[in-house]
Amino acid sequence: PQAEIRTTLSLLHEEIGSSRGPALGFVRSRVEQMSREWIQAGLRMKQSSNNTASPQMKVLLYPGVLAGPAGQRFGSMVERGGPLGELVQWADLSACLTILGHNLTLSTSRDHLHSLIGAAPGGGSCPIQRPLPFDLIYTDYHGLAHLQGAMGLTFQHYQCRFRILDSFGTEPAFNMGSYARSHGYRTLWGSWGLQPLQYMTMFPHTPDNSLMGFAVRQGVRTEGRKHNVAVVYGKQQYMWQGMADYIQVLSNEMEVHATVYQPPGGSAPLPPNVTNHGLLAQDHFHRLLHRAKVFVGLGFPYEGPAPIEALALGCVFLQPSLTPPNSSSFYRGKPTTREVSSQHPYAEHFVGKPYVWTVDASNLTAVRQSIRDIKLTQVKPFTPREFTCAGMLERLQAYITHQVSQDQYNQWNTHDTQHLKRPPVSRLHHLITLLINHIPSGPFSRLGLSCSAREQEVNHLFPAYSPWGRRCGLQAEPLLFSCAGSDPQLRRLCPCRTHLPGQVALSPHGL
Ligand code: U2F
Repeated sequence: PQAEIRTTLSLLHEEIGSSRGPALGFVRSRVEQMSREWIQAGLRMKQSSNNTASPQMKVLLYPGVLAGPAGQRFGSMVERGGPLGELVQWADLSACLTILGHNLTLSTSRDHLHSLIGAAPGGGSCPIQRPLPFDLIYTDYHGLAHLQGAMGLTFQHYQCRFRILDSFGTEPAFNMGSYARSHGYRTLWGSWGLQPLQYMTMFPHTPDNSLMGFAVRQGVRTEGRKHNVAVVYGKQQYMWQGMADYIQVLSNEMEVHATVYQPPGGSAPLPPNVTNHGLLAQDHFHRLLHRAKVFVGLGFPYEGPAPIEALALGCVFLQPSLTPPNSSSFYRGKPTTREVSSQHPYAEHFVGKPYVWTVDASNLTAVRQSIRDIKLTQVKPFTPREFTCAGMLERLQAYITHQVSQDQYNQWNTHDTQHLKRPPVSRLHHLITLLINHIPSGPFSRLGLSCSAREQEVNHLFPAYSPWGRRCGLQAEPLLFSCAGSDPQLRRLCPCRTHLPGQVALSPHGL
């Protein structure tokens, strides 16, 4: 059957209605709060001519982070200021796929996973492998290990059906196990050898991975309701360390509010003149942002969803720059070498002023001036299209349509890409990078670069040109085609790309 856009989330409410625990409680309440928004976006999509039909998929959602002992730890942190970004994505992904008309099963326990997809006990010690009853499985790094345990030999066979929610992304050098081991890119998380575009991120980083994103509420009118209120972005105490002077400057100019987790019976030691509400339920947190003029970053966490919500509620986002760009301990152990120039590089580079102000937090004069300027700046609620429900529906629809074409053709070729509207940039990027490597005369002469030596190497920084020895390097390993990573000695060869306005992940045309 074809996937028909639904204009109700009742099936999803049934699927998650009885789930227990704080983590799924957060997911359920977010889905409920945003259901009108999703339904309206679905209705508009149904009426629009851009709506391409795709077969209905049987989809398993398996947030491995919520299963087993790790799940209990994660769940207990939900109400203590722990990370919620991943849950925001699981909530929005489930709503989005339901509206797109697919059949969802949500599982958060290993036993349940096993009963859904595990090998059936066979005669003697030999289990019988069953065909996978799902067309697509969305999971995370924890879940991959659980899937491998449950699926046994079929894990390898079906791995093209996996999609990994991976907030900060996985670079190819970490993804390819043998390369990671021999070149020092081994981390706790990488080495699964999937196609890089199967990793789905919270924000767009490199086009190697795909943007999953999330969605924020739209259309909240805030004109005339903004007060001289700043809300500080920092649920946990550690985020406030070393920021006392910055907060002091802020509290000289504005009424300062915070939502820092307070242990029962205790209090969070915060700078003077800060009104702490404790960690708020999400709708209360949004109400606070609704009254506020500015949302103020402290430097941590990097790349969370809250600043995008604040912009949608009509706030300005003020955040510290990081000079020189760094990855600090925040990305330690994560499969990326990315360095960020501020707490929230997407907000800095894709949104910018007048909505986003990035300042050197140690320069208190600059901080004071920015706050004064912000007080005089009027902004309307703003959301980049890719973080609206409509934008997320459009993006996920494109990914799934391409998934189908991939199965049909069983390889990525130019033929199918040309015939599909709005292909995902990650897919085109992969294809073009492959093509660059296969231009018969070599890509370098096309660019007017003369090569004294040519080499084809398994090197995650290739294809690249080394100006000193005029050495031209092509990539020998398809899994390493990428534009991630850099080296001062090398000029990377990367395809240019265009994208739809406000939808970085989708290309306006085929090839
Ligand atoms: C990031 O996770 P966080 O949970 O720290 O991300 P935030 O941007 O702080 O916000 C996540 C959600 O928490 C909500 C808010 C956001 O949707 O509306 N919230 C709330 O309900 N009550 C409050 O008082 C304050 C915020 C990142 F997203 C993850 O990927 C990382 O793992 C994590 C690492 O620390 O940082």
